[in-house]
Amino acid sequence: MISEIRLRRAHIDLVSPFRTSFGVETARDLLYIEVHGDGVTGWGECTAMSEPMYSSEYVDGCEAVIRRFLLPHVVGGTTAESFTKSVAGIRGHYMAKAVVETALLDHQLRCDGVSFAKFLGATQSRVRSGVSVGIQPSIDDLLHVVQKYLDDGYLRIKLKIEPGFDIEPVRAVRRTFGDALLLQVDANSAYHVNDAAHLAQLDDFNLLLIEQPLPEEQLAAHAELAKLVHTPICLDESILSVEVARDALAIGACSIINIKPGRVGGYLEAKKIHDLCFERGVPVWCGGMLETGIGRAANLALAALPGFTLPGDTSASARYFQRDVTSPFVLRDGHLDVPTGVGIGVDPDLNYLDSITSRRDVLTVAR
Ligand code: OSB
Ligand code: MG
Repeated sequence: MISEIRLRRAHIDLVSPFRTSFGVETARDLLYIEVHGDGVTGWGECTAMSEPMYSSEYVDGCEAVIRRFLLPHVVGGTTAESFTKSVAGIRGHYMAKAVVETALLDHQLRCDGVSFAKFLGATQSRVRSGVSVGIQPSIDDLLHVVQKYLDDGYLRIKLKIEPGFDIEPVRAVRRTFGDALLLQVDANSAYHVNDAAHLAQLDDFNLLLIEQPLPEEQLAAHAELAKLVHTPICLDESILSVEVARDALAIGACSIINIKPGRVGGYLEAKKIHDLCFERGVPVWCGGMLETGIGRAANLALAALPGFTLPGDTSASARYFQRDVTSPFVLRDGHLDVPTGVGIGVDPDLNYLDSITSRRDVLTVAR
């Protein structure tokens, strides 16, 4: 039974600034939900950024929605499944719902002695690791950063692009590191469908995919773009539910999907999207939101499902943080191990977590 929910806000610096077409992140503004009961703590990490630039959600907004609209749905006997059904009438706010659902799921799986990997249906014990490389001040800087990640052992490189930093950086990376490098790009919605001819220049570089070239709402424009560009289109921001995934595939808006549990309301919905894609032979991969070890552990369990046939953005702890809040995830042979312990399979270092915590709050749970 759940007796208490705690909300924790914390701050952790990134090892280097992460620049995308929507902004620069230098730190993570964190929100964790802890579900306490029967001597067990379940953990969830909110994936929202501090500002609504990647999507409409942002971390202070998530906290407000959680407090006012979501936690009233949690009572002593609430499960992840019953919570998600109960909040279905609340529109949007996927990242807010996801962190609560994940903490509930972690709590119940820990109580039941089951790992996330087992619960979700993972078939692999380790997953291939890619890395998302931010926009750099110059192509020279970019080549150095990519070289360093390849030295670390990353098996796939994703370059963030934007108008003015796209064709030439990709050309330089392909020329420098060769044809065998698994390479893809992510535009975070920075283009217009009228840029199709420009983006088609990327077809020369044998990319795995172009991620989210156009704004979130523009499924039909993505379908149009997909006819004008040969490189596969992958959607991230647009895919907010299994229903959107089905529609996007039906109209040819994408042929690959980046699954982020936070973006779709949690692991239960993420699994549904995986299952839909797996059934149809559509490749999926696990995206990231610069998570600390708490969020990363659960993502690795998801990434171990059989439909995750492309390396994800699930990178090692050291790519993000000087010191992670859990024991660090370490790259071995370009892979990360999937946690095998109960629930998410990792525990935060509470002394360290407390040292980066700015605020904690105990929220009551109705009987
Ligand atoms: O679009 O995939 C994205 C990070 C924050 C917000 C959006 C995105 C990203 C990344 C990095 O690309 C993924 C990661 O390493 O966690
Ligand atoms: Mg993306």
